[in-house]
Amino acid sequence: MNQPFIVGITGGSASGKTLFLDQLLQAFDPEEVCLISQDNYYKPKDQQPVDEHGIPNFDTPYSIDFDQYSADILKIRQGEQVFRQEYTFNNPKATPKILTFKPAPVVVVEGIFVLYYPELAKLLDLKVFIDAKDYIKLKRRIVRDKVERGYDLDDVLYRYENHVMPNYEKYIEPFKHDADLIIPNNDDFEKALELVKTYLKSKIV
Ligand code: UZR
Ligand code: MG
Repeated sequence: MNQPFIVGITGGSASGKTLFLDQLLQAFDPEEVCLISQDNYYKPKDQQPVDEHGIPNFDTPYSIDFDQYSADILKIRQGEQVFRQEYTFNNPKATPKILTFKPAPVVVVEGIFVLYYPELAKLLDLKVFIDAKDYIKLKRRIVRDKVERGYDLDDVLYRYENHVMPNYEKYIEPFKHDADLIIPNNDDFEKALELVKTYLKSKIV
């Protein structure tokens, strides 16, 4: 197999990365694309850095098992299959699935730090940054953290102000200028989605 075309998709938390990818992937057959999300590489809670109040901070690059993440991406790039236990965030009742990542002509690497890690950034053939205004991201995050991740409002606001925003400014936003494409997503991303779809289709021969 030829080397895959590797796309990196990043942006701040709740900028719309997952939604963009869900819609993008619908345009491809499952064997054409492999999505390997950074979310499945969070270190366990007891290995997370803690802030000055003893609260785990999931928003630093040290929160991710980067060695395993990059090793798995390299494996897929070499045509090998990867198995990984799903990360279920804050849901104690969820039984994590074992995910299978299969090599494909297009590999999508998604997460808040994919441009931050230089070893990873240099593997990317296309870098996409999904960009939304801070108040819009906060609004989306409040809704999502309640519905999908089961956090209460005080918790969401504390972490947004103390972890998410400062680390966005430090580890995510500065890399926006390394992206090939910045997609604004304050309302919708329809046209940009079409462009990326067409471009990636052209990479599948
Ligand atoms: P996205 N995160 C959690 O909320 N719980 C966890 O167990 C692990 C991570 C959050 C993380 C980050 N931070 O802001 C977000 N916090 O997931 C990144 N607090 O995911 O890009 O989908 O928003
Ligand atoms: Mg996401």
